[in-house]
Amino acid sequence: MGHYFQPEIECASQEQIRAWQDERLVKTVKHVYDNVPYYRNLMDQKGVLPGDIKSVDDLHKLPFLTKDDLRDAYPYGLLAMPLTDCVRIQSTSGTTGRRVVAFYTQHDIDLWDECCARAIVAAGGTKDDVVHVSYGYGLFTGGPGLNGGSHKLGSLTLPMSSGNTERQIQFMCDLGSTILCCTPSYAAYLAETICEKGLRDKIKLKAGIFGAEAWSEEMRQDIQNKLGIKAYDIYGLTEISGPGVSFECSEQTGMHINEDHFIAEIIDPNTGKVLPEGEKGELVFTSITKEAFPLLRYRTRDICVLTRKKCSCGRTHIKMSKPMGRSDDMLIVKGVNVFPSQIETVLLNKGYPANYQIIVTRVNNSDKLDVQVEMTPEMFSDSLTQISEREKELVGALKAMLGIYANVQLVEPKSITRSEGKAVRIIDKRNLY
Ligand code: DLL
Repeated sequence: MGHYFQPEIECASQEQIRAWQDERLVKTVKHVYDNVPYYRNLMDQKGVLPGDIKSVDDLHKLPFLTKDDLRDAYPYGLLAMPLTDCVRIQSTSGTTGRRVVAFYTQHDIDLWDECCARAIVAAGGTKDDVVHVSYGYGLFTGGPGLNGGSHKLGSLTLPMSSGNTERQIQFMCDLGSTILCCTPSYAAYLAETICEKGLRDKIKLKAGIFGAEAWSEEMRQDIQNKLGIKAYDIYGLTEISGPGVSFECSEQTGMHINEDHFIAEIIDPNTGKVLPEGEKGELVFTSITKEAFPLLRYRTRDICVLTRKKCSCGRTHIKMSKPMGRSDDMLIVKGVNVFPSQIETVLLNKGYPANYQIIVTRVNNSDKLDVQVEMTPEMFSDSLTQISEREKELVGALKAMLGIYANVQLVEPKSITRSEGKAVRIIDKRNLY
């Protein structure tokens, strides 16, 4: 184990974890009630006062927060500290309609770095490793999060960011990167390229820390075999700080949630009722150590199972399964969060009917987004050149809205099959879960 393994915290007894959570929850609820009028209103509407929350047993009395609340409160409505005490923001990728901005004090950044350092150590990392960070840097939390964790650990950090595959591989060979951090789809692409170039013997990678999107066990095996490494999952979301909310250990059977910082619940997404451990439902997080942007009972929309089964690594923090789907219609395409409603907004604004289909496939481990859109009868009588111009215009408008390329195909009026029930707008052929 590296020097950032914290057994006194990560292997603490259930009673100790519970004691930390009780104390920190009470403090956080008071902090939020006193400083966040938006959430105070929600509590007042429910008739809950900070004094009613004495321990984790009372958590269910608190109102939920959703992405819609974050949007309503954008940008400062959920901020719990003066802006002058904040040192950083991060934001969700490219989602103009539902942008989330999270704020951090230096203390928040330190704790986030610590969570990511724990993840690197759980993947076998020590200060002697060369940590190659190919998650995107910038507003996305992936790059900054793993970068911070690697610094905390004292490892040599390569802040590569994503893209420029040739250069990534060159640095990997020249500088002897030992731990690769990126999305699983980029890891698969890098693995494929390294094998094609016959460079497998030139790389020194031993582990990978891959997350930010769903990936299957088959994909894990494929990456592990191609690169000769162990591939670990890591989970997180911008709202709750970023990567490192939970991470896999040597057992590779689910991710330990940093329970000294976050309380996890599983609820029935339809009724909001808390479900017992082991049942599948929507994951809800309460942050209990954050200063600037503490969220109480935030609904992640990720469908998971929690378990406290004893883990062979010795860590006692509760484990979450890989997310098994979402309770909303958000898609993650090339690591970017895409809501069908954003695509619909673009189409309607441009005068198209609301008959469209979004098709997501994975070709050579890379996501491909296709949007088929019906034309109106008037558009259909346009020349082929005009139609092709229209397609180009839509590609541009979608790129501006989503931040990624979508291939657009305009199709004949009434050619998209009408549904008798809910419209089938999304065809996800990626077999992710
Ligand atoms: O994806 C943070 C992150 C960066 C996690 C790097 C891991 C590594 P967002 O862009 O806000 O944040 O997206 C959060 O991504 O609610 C899940 O639906 C999905 N997600 C994140 N990690 C995983 C994972 C980052 N390991 C949303 N498996 C979350 C499956 C994941 N889905």
